[in-house]
Amino acid sequence: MPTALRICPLCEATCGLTLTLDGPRVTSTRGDHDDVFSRGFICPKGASFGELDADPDRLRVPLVRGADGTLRETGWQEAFDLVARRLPPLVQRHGADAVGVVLGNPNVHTMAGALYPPLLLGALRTRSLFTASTLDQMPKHVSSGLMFGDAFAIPVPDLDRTDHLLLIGANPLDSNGSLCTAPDFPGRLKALRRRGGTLTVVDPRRTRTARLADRHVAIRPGADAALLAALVHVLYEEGLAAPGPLAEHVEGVDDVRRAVAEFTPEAVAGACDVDAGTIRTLARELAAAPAAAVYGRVGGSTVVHGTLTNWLVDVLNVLTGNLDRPGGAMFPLSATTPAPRPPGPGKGFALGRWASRVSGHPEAKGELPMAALAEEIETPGEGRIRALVAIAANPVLSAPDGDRLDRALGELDFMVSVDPYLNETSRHADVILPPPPPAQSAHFDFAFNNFAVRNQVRHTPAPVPLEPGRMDECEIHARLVLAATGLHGADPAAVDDTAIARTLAKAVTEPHSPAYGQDPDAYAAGLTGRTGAERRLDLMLRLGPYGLTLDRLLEHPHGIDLGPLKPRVPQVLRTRSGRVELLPEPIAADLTRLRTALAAPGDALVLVGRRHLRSNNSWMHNLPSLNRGTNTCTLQVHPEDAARLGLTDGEPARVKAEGGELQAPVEVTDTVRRGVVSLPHGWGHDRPGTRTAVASKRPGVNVNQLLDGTRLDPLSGTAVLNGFPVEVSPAHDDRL
Ligand SMILES: Nc1nc2c(c(=O)[nH]1)N[C@H]1C(S)=C(S)[C@@H](COP(=O)(O)OP(=O)(O)OC[C@H]3O[C@@H](n4cnc5c(=O)[nH]c(N)nc54)[C@H](O)[C@@H]3O)O[C@H]1N2
Ligand SMILES: Nc1nc2c(c(=O)[nH]1)N[C@H]1C(S)=C(S)[C@@H](COP(=O)(O)OP(=O)(O)OC[C@H]3O[C@@H](n4cnc5c(=O)[nH]c(N)nc54)[C@H](O)[C@@H]3O)O[C@H]1N2
Ligand code: SF4
Ligand SMILES: [Mo]
Repeated sequence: MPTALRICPLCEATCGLTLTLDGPRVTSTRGDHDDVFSRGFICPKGASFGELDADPDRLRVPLVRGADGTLRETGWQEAFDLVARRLPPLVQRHGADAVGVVLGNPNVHTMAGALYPPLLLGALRTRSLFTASTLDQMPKHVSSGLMFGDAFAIPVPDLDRTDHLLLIGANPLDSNGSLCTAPDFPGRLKALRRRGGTLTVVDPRRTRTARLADRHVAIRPGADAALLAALVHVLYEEGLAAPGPLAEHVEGVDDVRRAVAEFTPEAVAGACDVDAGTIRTLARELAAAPAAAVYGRVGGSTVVHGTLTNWLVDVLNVLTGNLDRPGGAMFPLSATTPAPRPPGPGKGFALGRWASRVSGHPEAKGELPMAALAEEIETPGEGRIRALVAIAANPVLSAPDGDRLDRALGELDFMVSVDPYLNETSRHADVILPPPPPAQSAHFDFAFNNFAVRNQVRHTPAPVPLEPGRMDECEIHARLVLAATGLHGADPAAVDDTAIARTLAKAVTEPHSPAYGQDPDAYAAGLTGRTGAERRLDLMLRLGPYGLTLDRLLEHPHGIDLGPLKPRVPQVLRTRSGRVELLPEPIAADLTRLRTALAAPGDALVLVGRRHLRSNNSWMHNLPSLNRGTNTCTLQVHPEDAARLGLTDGEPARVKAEGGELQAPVEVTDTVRRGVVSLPHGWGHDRPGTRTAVASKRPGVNVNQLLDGTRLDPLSGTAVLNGFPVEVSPAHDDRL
């Protein structure tokens, strides 16, 4: 049987897969042992690649809404004709901001999602942009933007060389890692322990990752900022704050000392439910390790003090001398990053350059909070969103208050979804443009190579040719750009040519660019690649720091190893000062909120999420091999809370919060700490009009229905999805 290579698009680990093919069909999938980065690792989700590829519910052709209001199958021409007829007039009549763009998570897992949305946004000129980032990592972008001057300068733990890892609110044994691309994350953590290093996990649940750790701190949800501020306090108090050689590139070290003065271990112990002695030990261990890294993810991000937590993670890395040193927290350098310019002051990072229309939420990185999407559609007035382009996004399940968003989407004048499924969100679209199955798509990780624990580069061409009637997702995006902006019918290659011309026009004027001083047209003519997307990849590789080309990459089907991470300060810095700004002004101001919170710690029952190894947010419950066994939508409750609340294992509980209420079966387990219940997200597949037969049979409930969209981390606009108060009672008990 023939085999072909395909990088896995199903999580951030980016494992190389070997597919066995029977014609266009993927009959089995295993890890690629020769992959320079993943070396044969695969997880159950990757192993389901063939099943996902062949899912009979995947849309094969576009759907459009007819005059009778129902969706019917159609051809590509008719689908784009409809977009061209409906969208540009709406912009003309109501202005650019009347078109909302929603970008979901899989955009960072496709070549199309990396290359085209920026062009769509540039052409539409709308400020109504909402992405999964404000349900996820926006606090990290904001803290990096403020500290390093670049929202994408995100340090990752140097996993293979560190001696000590302090992991906050992340469960890589199930998630396989995030903002830290590391195929076989579990194996790398075990290797850390084998070489004598230590792992500390801070998580209100005793996760599989916590079970692997030397120390598990079962913190009260939402209190990490206070805990980390106290660690910083101890570093100063005990003379352990020592940025080392980095010191000459850091400003604000004394300001931070003053800013955390009140956050003594004793002052925060109650709020965190972590005793002061443990807090001092954590700080001392961090400072004493030859090389250590602090790393925080979703549980430190989608929380009430998300930006502060993410800032404190890197403050700790700086103050312990671990930022930018081997074994510490380092900045990767990907093959498609433009070749580094010389160090020096940059433009810095501005926050709140505009605000959302209804609630006045400040923009962050050009985005408005996903939690505010519904009100921006519902609320009349100038700038109201009347049309939506949703690409690889399912906010009805992934964002707060899906019922409200569901109703709001129904009020739109026009909606387009680029999505392989007819699901909770795309069912509202007037046009659904389905990308081909992943075996028919080429792959390159434009995003995740920037967060990889080793510099490396890999590209897999499409293992299987496009079936007749399919359109490559890059071409779908290019045609969408044309149709949405009045250029319908033009050659989609023009979209790529324009992007190439723009990039080159700039590059040839920059002395540090490999294209400096060259003729842009001649340079463009020398690019290789069969498609516009490939030519753009070739260009980015050529303009990158390693002098690569697409041809070189194709000669190395298992990838090219570019070596361990290297120090990048000061070159990586883009702040106005050209230095690391340790206490940016917006952060200093937000610390006041943390001090206030500390003064009034709540003891309400709170809810946190969880991810199962066999899940992927809202969209992989349609595979029989994943939607089974322990992958269930249960409410986990600690035995003592269960007894106190009268809850019985296996019986339904009623969960109530500010956004609504739901019922879920109780799972009594001491893996959650007291005072905390846990319900996973991405479930709730019981809405009518979808086409996901397997998921609909075992729908689960939508945890985000408990939220009303008003709880946000104010600096980043990120929804508080973890650590919000709930009331829980037996479902048969109607007192609540
Ligand atoms: N309560 C709670 N809510 C959460 C979270 C949580 O931890 N707790 N996590 C949040 C996080 S971290 C994230 S990232 C968001 C994710 O939020 P979303 O991005 O809205 O959700 P996904 O479930 O990833 O859905 C992505 C959509 O992309 C489609 N899709 C899949 N593959 C492709 C493809 O190749 N091309 C295209 N065009 N479409 C594709 C799927 O069918 C699906 O409709 O959810 C957030 N919501
Ligand atoms: N199998 C699987 N893998 C995935 C996904 C998936 O849905 N399923 N989704 C992908 C996506 S989009 C992302 S963003 C990544 C996320 O990757 P991770 O961040 O590793 O994923 P989570 O499992 O959400 O881990 C968050 C942890 O934070 C804990 N937590 C909750 N609240 C708090 C708190 O206040 N403080 C602390 N310290 N901890 C808290 C939770 O108990 C949970 O264990 O995973 C990716 N990989
Ligand atoms: S760990 Fe992630 S990238 Fe690797 S096989 Fe599993 S889902 Fe795919
Ligand atoms: Mo995410």
